Amino acid sequence: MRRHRIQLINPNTSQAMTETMANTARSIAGSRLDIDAVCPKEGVPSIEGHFDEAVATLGILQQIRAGEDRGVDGHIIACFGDPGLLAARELAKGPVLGIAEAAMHVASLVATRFSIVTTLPRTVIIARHLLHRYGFNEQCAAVHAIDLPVLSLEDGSGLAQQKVREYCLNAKHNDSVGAIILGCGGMADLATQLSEELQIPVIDGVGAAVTLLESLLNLGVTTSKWGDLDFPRNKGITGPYAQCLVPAPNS
Ligand code: 5HY
Repeated sequence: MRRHRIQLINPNTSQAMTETMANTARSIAGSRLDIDAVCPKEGVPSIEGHFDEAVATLGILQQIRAGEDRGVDGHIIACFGDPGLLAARELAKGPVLGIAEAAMHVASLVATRFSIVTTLPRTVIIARHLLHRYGFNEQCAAVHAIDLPVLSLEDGSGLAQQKVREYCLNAKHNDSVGAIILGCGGMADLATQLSEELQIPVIDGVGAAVTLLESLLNLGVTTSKWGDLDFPRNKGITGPYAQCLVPAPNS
């Protein structure tokens, strides 16, 4: 089996959070996969709402273009809102997975119902919209917010990690669920330890996406180009988006 190269895109501009997710992804992939971990140079330091997602989407599409030009086999959008996922699937030859969708699929394979623990209350509706879109609303008992900003996960105080643990423990004992999903890429490094400590599957989307993407690549299955996810028609788009469409010369 050829060694595949995948790109992990952190859509916010936090280098620290990109490293947290890259470490988790590489610990899951081992020597089977090469992982390019990237984030946009410009954009939003964290994604905590609809506006942030819209701003981050250009950066995501530019990274998809750059990855395609480098010949990567697949991409992961490592933000729990799965921003720009369908647009990225149109642009890329290889499969593109979002960490929210991947986590929901994995949770549904190991539990009949699950809960989600995310960051700010204002992002809860984004998770609910995705549960509806992906058809997992019935399986999700609750979406809890620890009410701390995304970047508090990188501030070194440990307060956010402690809150995540509290909310996971609370969900285990009160939500009648068999699994818990961590609703932020910045929580990727907490899943293994919380699963052992709380004795319930605690699922992080980065690990789930790496594993599912590897399975698709090993199956030789990629995004269908028959229909809505076919490559975008190049009809004279102007401005920064135009370069997303055109492969770099001799790529
Ligand atoms: C994420 N925001 O995974 C989402 C989490 C959230 O910058 N990376 C972000 O709370 O929506």
